[in-house]
Amino acid sequence: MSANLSPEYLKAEESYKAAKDPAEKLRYLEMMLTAIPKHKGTDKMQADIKRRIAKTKELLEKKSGGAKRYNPFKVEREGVGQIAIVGVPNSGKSALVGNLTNAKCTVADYPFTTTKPIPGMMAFENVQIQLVDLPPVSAEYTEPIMVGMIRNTDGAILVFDLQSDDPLGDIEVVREVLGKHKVELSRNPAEKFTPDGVAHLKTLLVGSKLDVGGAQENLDLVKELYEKEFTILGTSTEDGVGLDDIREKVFNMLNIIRVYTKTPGKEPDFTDPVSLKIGATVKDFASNIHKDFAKELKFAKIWSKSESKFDGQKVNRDESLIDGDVIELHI
Ligand SMILES: Nc1nc2c(ncn2[C@@H]2O[C@H](COP(=O)(O)OP(=O)(O)OP(=O)(O)O)[C@@H](O)[C@H]2O)c(=O)[nH]1
Ligand SMILES: [Mg+2]
Repeated sequence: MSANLSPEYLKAEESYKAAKDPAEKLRYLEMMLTAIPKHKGTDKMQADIKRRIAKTKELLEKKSGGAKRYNPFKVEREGVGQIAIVGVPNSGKSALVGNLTNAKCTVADYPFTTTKPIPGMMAFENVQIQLVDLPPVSAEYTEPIMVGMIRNTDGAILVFDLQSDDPLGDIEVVREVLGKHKVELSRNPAEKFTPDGVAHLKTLLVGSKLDVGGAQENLDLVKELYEKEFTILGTSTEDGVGLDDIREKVFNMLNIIRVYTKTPGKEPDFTDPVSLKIGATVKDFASNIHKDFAKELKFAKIWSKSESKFDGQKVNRDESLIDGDVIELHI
């Protein structure tokens, strides 16, 4: 019986043979196992792949001291928030991250180009936000361990291709596959984790390749159907349209305020904000500066950027802060 191997399998096998590092080898072996047609003719090959997966895992465990499983999807957090970039294969995720950040992402005109997470830092005004370019989400193959990483991020950008024949289908595939792994995407979930084990991720929908013919019509269609559920933007990495809008919307998604310290008689340094969650108080700000400050705080003075809320008034420790506030702590 002929094995009838698919192009996905052959590509994974080729990458496996070229891979040097065991973690990479493991990833490609897992891809091979998913992509191999499941019938009698491939039984021996399937068994072989499984054996190699077990051996490679053993090797990796030994390397990491055997204490914990090696996790290629662990990405150290940096900046004021971590955002996962999700989407079907070839949708333009890497091109987007490459244009918004300093990361060197491989962009290519074939699916499954990205095989491991690539973090990059995106500047918005005076803060840095981490975007993580990821391998694709697809009905055929989605890295389970990747979903574990996505669950713990602060939000997601769902990239969909405006050149696709079926952008709505592409969006739904991502929602469905992640949904099966207990990750729900929405505009503004009330809670991050619910008791049923579902992680609810704040998500921005971004239509890529806005420069191509027919893209605007596709974007209008997606907006018509999803406007109630998501904020939707169109962008093109070819001409840079929409990139600044993404920066701002992602920052807004994080629910962060930036507050600045001031010493009496001096001007504040607006290049170096303290980032706090919306709703933070003077006390939270003080503890962020130094753990003893909150205890020793006598009072604070606040200058607000907008609505002339405060203009140097004395406030107590429970006063809540807004984005742009300048604070002088008196201890
Ligand atoms: N015209 C146009 N092409 C784009 C744009 N963004 C990405 N592309 C092309 O789309 C293809 C796929 O881009 P990638 O960024 O590699 O897509 P990806 O989603 O990272 O793909 P995987 O890693 O395989 O999931 C490449 O040929 C890109 O050049 C865009 O804004 N305009
Ligand atoms: Mg990619």
